[in-house]
Amino acid sequence: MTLEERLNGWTERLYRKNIGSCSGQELYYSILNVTKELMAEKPVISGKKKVYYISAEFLIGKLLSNNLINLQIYEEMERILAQNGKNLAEIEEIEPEPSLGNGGLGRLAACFLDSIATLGLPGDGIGLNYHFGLFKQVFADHLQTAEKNAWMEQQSWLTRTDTSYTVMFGKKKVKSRLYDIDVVGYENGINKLHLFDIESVDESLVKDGIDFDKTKIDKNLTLFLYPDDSDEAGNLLRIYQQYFMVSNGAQLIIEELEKKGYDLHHMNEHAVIQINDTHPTMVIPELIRILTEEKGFTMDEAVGVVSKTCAYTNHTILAEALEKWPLEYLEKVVPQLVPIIKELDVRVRKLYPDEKVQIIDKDKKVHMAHIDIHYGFSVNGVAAIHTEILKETELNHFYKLYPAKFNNKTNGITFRRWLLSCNRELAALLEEKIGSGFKKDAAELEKLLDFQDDEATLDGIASIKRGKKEALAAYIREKEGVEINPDSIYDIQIKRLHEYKRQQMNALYIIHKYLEIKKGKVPKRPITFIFGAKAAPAYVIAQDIIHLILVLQEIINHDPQVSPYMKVVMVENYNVSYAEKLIPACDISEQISLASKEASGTGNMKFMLNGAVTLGTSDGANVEIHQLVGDDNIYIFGEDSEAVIAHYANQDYVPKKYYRNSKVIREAVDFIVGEQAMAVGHKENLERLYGELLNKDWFMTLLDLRDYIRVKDKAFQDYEDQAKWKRMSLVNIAKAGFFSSDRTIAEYNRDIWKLQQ
Ligand code: 26V
Repeated sequence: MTLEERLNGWTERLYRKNIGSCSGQELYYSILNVTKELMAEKPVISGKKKVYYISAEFLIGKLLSNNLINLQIYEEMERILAQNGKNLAEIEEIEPEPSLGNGGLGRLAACFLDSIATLGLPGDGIGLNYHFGLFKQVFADHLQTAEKNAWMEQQSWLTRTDTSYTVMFGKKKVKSRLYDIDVVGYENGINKLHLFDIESVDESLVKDGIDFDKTKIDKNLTLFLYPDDSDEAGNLLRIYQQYFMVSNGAQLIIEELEKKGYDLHHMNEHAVIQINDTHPTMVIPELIRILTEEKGFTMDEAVGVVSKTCAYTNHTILAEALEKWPLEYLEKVVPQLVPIIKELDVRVRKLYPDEKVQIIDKDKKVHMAHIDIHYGFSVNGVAAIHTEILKETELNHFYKLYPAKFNNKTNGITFRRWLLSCNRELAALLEEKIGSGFKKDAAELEKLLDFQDDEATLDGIASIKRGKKEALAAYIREKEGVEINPDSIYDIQIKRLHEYKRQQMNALYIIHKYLEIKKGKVPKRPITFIFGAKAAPAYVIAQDIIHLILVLQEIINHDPQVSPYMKVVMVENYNVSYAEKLIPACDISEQISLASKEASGTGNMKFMLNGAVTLGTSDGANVEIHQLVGDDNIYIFGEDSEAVIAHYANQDYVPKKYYRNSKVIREAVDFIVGEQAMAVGHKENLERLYGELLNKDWFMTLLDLRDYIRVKDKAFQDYEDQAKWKRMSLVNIAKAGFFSSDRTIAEYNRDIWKLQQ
């Protein structure tokens, strides 16, 4: 049967219509069904050993375009639709975006699943099926508000399975239901994303906003991703979620091993469990519990084999993000794990007296990462500098105990989504110039360097960028009601809102530029400053930073003296789909975290691959980008991680000193509580932010502000030398191959998983 016949079959079956008479929505559902059918016919990737990537987040984004690309039927589908007067790109827009992740960690998990399948490695994801996922962001009165984000529809990529397990919370029984999403590799077979849910979930528990009764576990367990954790009920719910995920995961893994007839005493020969940050850590004591209580293992045997099966990835050094659960919470939620965790702690204490490596500390808090490090066989960071900081400072005590466990796996991104799908035009141009080899071997992108003096190629890339900038302008006009100028420089910062990522420093630059223009110093070319960011609902200062940016947007875009030269847009509800439109249109990629704080970053890689130039600090993967492209093709500023770590150690950073010593800084900071801002914004928010910057500024905004202004101005100036800029853009694309998640996954496999292909 041809693809067209299949599609017609589905439109007839579902709607009694032919392709040409269907609405976009009807076509979306029909194509969804065709695609699922084709994936079901593909071979399931198999082998002697399989990786289970267990993660509280899988930020998969819309799946239609990617699945069509990986099945290699995108062009054919596009043609069939066009012949029937329909447009595939418009149909893709109709798909709702699942919001099963917060940011980088969840998106990384999604890129990894794509690469695992593409490399033909047996590997499934295990996570949770949150009904409302991460909240939907809505701006009102220059403030962020949160709404539930219903993404599941009657027909979707989820397939309900017959698998269901019993999960015990002490004596309380909850039944699970497994939903699967097929993950198709590029020109390869199928792996699965297993998402567990409860049958008894009650969506009507959520009324206005995102509040709900946190105590009714059997009704609320899978409603939201990471609900507000500012009170005890919220924390308990997170523990309920985590245990529900790992208990189901452990049961699934053991069932699969037993079905294949493997001896669980050798489970490490057939399974490896990659623990994505500490959220799934309880899988370790849970496996030990099952093996000892139900499979007749001695404690030594269980601890031994589980320790050879589990590997841990650390994604942050921020102390507040390293999970420590009060033992008393665990006693309430999962009393059956407490004796095991205590036993694991006793074993550590017998070997190592050092308090810093114990699992249960003197305040009776359980350090989840410590369980992973003692009872896993691998500990990895996500960029070279991050792994070094783990080894030398944050986890130094553990590194001394287990040097061989520590390894680095610099993050990567899937080029299927972040090039082939989001920038088809650029992918086509690359194919024309260097052939199609880069699609399977990203290192081949380097061939593009041969074209760095070739005007046709340079102009080709520039003209694709221009087209993407126009498309983004049209999209922003429609979605945000803001007019932006495609002739302007697009300077973009998109990522979760966090003080360490320093969106507030970007805002201070914008104030500085505004004041300059007011004084008559206009830039050579207009600049558009674009932000996208969600802030955790309970994170007050992050809300205040969003408020400031929205206030600046209001003031600047409505000032006739300034708006021809600069505009500010904070896009609402930034998500994966928005990123796919923003990234190809970007000129300058803002990666300005306080050095040492951003473990890796992955947006930085996506921008580079799409020909943007990085303006960043020596942090995370920026360091490796810098090494690859060289000094001439990146803008680096600010103090390095060693200097920053020393400031913390010596407690010598005093923001007021920087404020007092610099008129430029003073004017920018004072603007926050000046007449103009106060007239538009809220006194309470603006004053709080002002106070925070002057009196605390834990993430050292003012430390790097002057250097940031200097280097950013230089970048804007260099943009006027278009010949130079085009070459920089090309070099960035050519050097991006290293950041393919295929490379990252090949390294995980070589060093940690050791799956045979
Ligand atoms: C921690 C917490 C603690 C409070 C409740 C909510 C919550 C949610 C997530 C986390 C862990 C965040 C870790 C994380 O997302 N790290 C990011 O991982 C990316 C992929 O490795 C990396 O590129 C980013 O630099 C890093 O910030």
